[in-house]
Amino acid sequence: MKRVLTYGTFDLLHYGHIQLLRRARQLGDYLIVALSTDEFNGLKNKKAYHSYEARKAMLEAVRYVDLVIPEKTWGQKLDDVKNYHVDTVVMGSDWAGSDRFEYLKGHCELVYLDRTPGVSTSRIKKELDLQQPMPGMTQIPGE
Ligand code: C2G
Repeated sequence: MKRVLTYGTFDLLHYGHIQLLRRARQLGDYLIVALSTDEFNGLKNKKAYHSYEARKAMLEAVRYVDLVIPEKTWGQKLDDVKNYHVDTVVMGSDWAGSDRFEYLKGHCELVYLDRTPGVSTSRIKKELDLQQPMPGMTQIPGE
């Protein structure tokens, strides 16, 4: 069984994320997503719209995803590869050549897939101007 691992925030899950997950899953038989916790997003200077719990629930509903684990630190990747017996780490091409991933070569296969053009979480936020929560809206559990 070939095990694939990818990392990300996956906020406001969109077509680009799904395309990444679909292609990553096609590289093996089992796909693990290490999902950035809200605290780790702080280290990435990202504030996700959805909480970790909501983002995890959405990813677990995606047919290509077999397991979601928390991404808490930049440095956990080698342990993840070993602990989950990962054969291939996959990331979008915006990470190609990054020191955050290149050191994994020699421990597992490393694959960068082209990003899906025209869509991103930050673009969605900007275009929908999601600056303020709308008053009176019911909150998503864990938000
Ligand atoms: N992605 C993509 N096409 C897009 C948008 C995103 O292929 N249009 C990919 C990214 O390249 C990444 C994955 O989808 O591989 C998740 O994107 P983000 O949630 O933005 O991930 P990021 O914040 O880059 O987190 O330790 C690594 C980080 O946790 C990666």
